[in-house]
Amino acid sequence: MVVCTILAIFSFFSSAMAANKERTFLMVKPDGVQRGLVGKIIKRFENKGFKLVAMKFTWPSEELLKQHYKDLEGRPFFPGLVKYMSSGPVVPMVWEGLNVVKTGRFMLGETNPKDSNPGTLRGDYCVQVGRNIIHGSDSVDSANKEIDLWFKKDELISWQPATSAWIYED
Ligand code: D4T
Repeated sequence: MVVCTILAIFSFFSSAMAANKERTFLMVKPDGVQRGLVGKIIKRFENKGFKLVAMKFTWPSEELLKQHYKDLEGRPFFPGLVKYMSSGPVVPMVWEGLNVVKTGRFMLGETNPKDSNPGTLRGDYCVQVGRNIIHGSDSVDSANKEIDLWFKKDELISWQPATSAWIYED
């Protein structure tokens, strides 16, 4: 009985800790970089309390972008999307925290900025779907695939923010 209780408590805390370690892949797109929005975008996620795990500044190849947007291959906007996304440097990032995938998408706003609420990144900073400044994973599964595509394992930094105890209960 005592053992069962200890195991239950352990399992509760380890699943709570695992939930806090959910990761998403975000990427400031070429228009976000050209318009000088990188700092503002990062600040939103820092302010929220999410943890930065990886970030780079890179000019992606068409091959990488075709891989990233593979699911959209048959869509009419696909060629234009790849051309725009490979037109300049981007800032791919990995962020970690409780419900970061879903909350990240809320913080981005809708895919089309015209449907995005004020207060969201796309609601505040852009107007057209083909120039929507930032990408965010739409599920934990996509996040894991995208993180693997854009980052090597040793580029993901393991660290403990000094503020953790003031952001999470456990
Ligand atoms: P990303 O992946 O860039 O975060 O976008 P979303 O997850 O919000 O939306 P998506 O995959 O449907 O679209 C990918 C990318 O394509 C651009 N796009 C989309 C476009 O140029 N025209 C369109 O009609 C749509 C639907 C914008 C985002």
